[in-house]
Amino acid sequence: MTRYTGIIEHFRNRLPLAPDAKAISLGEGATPLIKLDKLVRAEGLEAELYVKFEGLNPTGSFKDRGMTMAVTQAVYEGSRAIICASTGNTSAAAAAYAARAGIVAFVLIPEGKIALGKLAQAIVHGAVVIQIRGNFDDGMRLVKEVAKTAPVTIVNSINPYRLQGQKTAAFEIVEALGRAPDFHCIPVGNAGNITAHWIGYSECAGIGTEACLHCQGDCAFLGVASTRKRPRMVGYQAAGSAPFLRGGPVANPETIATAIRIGDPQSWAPAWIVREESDGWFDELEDQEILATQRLLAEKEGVFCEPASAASLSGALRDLHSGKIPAGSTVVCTLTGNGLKDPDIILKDGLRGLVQVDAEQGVVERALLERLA
Ligand code: AN7
Repeated sequence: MTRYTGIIEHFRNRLPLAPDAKAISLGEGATPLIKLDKLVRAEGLEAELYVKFEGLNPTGSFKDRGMTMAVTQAVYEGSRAIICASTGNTSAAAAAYAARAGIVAFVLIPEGKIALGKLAQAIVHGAVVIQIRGNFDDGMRLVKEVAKTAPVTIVNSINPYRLQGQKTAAFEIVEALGRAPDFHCIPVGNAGNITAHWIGYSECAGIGTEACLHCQGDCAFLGVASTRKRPRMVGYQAAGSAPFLRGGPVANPETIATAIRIGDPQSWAPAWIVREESDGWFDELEDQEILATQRLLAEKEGVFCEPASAASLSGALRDLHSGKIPAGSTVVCTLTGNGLKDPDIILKDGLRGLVQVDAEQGVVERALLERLA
């Protein structure tokens, strides 16, 4: 057994880093692909349905795959500070990897609109947290302006190393299944991750392998996880924050899924190419549907993801029920972030299932027996 040390060491020959770039890693990647047979049966569906639980990355989201690459490259180039705008998860990852690298992280977050766990992460890792009176899109605009003159490296997904890291999730899926799924369902905010997955699947199919600087399309990796077929990519947005459904930027995006409260996606054009090339589609979900699916997944399968992440599964279930995703399909849903980041959203609904009793054996026993009857 060799110790797993993260996506850079594992996929080094597929990533555009200089050979002497020292990986800044927290052991990200190698997340489980969990099969949801029980949920599929309970829903009366017929499908091979999986969730790729990216919430099990070191800082609890898929951002770690991109951040290990962005920070590794930034340090290699001699950068002493990184900056990002964030709905929460990017700032958590930036803060952690900057701490690991011994550099400064500046994070711009929208006032009052990021989940508590994510804010705690940025703070505990010692990032400079700049809370702006504005939303993510305002923050992103400011970051781009500031980075023109200040000596800081942007680590939002407009940094191409981010998507290069995030494409490795597709590699892992192809490795795990032995092929690409028929459909890949994924929540969309800035649309960086849907783009990154398409890059990954395409490379597994031998398309775009020239992007690999070291192997010229002939590296050993392709032997392990090659696939002829690529999935149809399906991107789901929150209805109040759905520029891909409206055909242009949304001025005041609103959703309880704060991670994807983004009105002006940074990977707008690439995401449309993904839709086109993969013959996929975009769709939207109401907040209530997203929350219901988050609960369903937690109760039926023991997987706790954050609301934004549940959008992928919520959409996949709806499309399986309608037949838009045909019965018998192999479907992978990305669960982008961990539910522990945002406990408020669960507890706000009340302490369901909580039983309060006196500290006496007889009373506790009765409470048990009543519920087992
Ligand atoms: C849990 O942290 O943009 O479509 O600033 O945290 O690649 O933007 C987060 C995005 C989905 C959307 N799920 O991914 C940020 C940020 C979760 C997320 C997305 C995000 P993209």
